[in-house]
Amino acid sequence: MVDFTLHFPDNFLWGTATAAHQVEGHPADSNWSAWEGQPEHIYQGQTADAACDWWAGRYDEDFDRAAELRNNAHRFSVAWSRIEPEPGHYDDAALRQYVDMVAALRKRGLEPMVTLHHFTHPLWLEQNGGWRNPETVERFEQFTRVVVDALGDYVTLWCTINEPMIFATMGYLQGRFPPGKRSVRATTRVAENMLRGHAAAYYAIKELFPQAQVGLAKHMISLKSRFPQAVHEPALRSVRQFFNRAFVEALSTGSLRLGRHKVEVPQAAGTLDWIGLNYYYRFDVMFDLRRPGQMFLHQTRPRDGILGPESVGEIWPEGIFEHIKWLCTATGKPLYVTENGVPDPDDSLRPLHMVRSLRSVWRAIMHNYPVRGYFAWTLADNFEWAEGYDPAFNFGLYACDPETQVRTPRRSAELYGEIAGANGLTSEMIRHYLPDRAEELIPSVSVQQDVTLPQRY
Ligand code: IFM
Repeated sequence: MVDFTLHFPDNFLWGTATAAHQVEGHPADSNWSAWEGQPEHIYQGQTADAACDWWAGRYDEDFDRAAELRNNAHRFSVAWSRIEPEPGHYDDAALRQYVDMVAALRKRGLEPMVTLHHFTHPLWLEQNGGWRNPETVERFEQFTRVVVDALGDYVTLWCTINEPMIFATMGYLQGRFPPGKRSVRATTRVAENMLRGHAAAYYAIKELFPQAQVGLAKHMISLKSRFPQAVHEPALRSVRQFFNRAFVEALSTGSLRLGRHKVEVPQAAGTLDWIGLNYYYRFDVMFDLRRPGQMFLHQTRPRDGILGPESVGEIWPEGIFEHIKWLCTATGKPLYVTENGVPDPDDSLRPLHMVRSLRSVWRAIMHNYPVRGYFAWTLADNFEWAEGYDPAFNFGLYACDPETQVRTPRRSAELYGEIAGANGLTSEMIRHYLPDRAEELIPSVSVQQDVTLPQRY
């Protein structure tokens, strides 16, 4: 039997990722808290009031868990709605709590990565047009200055905006996130203002802390066109350009090309120190004008992937490689996998997903793509936006019951801890955690040493 270790580079960051609204509980008035109060928006009418109870102090025990997993990093976000509950009024107590949180991470040897906007913002901002309003760009810059001023001594890695194209399309094209609109025009305007917001935040952070490393987290989807390709391929190219590529290209070129919407944002060019990749799903693309809000996306019929929950795509871990390759090439910057995971309440898929994903990340590193870290989504089950606490969307390495607040480690938590502790993935781990899949996952070559996996992996 072959033994191997897929080694990761020295100083590689191993972490989990979370977001304020999904874990904190007891939220301040925001676009999301208002949205949750209305019927039909969230699974079983649930709210983020409980979540993982971090705001009442439970972050402390969860940071212990992250440290027990031998992680050396953690990505979390701050809630703009707590920090600036009224325009121009900043809440010192909220800022102090975030300072306590980054200090608590540092104390445990966890490098913080702080996201400034992860889908939520104050209700007053939303009532003023949210990201459709160009004034939000300056407001975001001011908010960024306040946060960075308070936390900058503890934080080097800043993520300005999480998944701008998910925020824009889910809220303004598909209507599944607040404010529930279905307008291409609003979608492109929001994306454009987020690009301006990112650029403004980038310069503000660098002015305050020139050594800071600033990036953003880009959600990428894998795409496959249905037969006949001649019909569906043009649709695939337009989805890929609109959703995956346009925003990222604008960070190099300063030109944003979203379908027919073309705008120059020259100040956005060169505003990245690193790029973040959030990767989950693969979709079929089918040219079908009857459902324009779907962006031609359909649930795929898995061949080499895993069937995801009904409303999402197929889970195809190996897709992470193509996105690393494209993002590193398009930006010329190092990359963090800022989110990657699988919804899987009984943990029957997660160990396999983790091994297949990390094997592909390692392969990208072997191809000299500068991947600097990996953040699993997520530490403990939390409030999954429109899906609320629906068990079908449990992404946690730990199960978490929002009512009792009891956490239970899943087996994949143990596996992730072993990988992070070893800074590598070994054939022994695969045999131990995935005995039934070992044959297929461990290449049978007759050398008793570290091996490079064949190209097809
Ligand atoms: O929970 C979300 C997160 O907030 C953004 N990226 C995708 C995750 C899983 O759906």
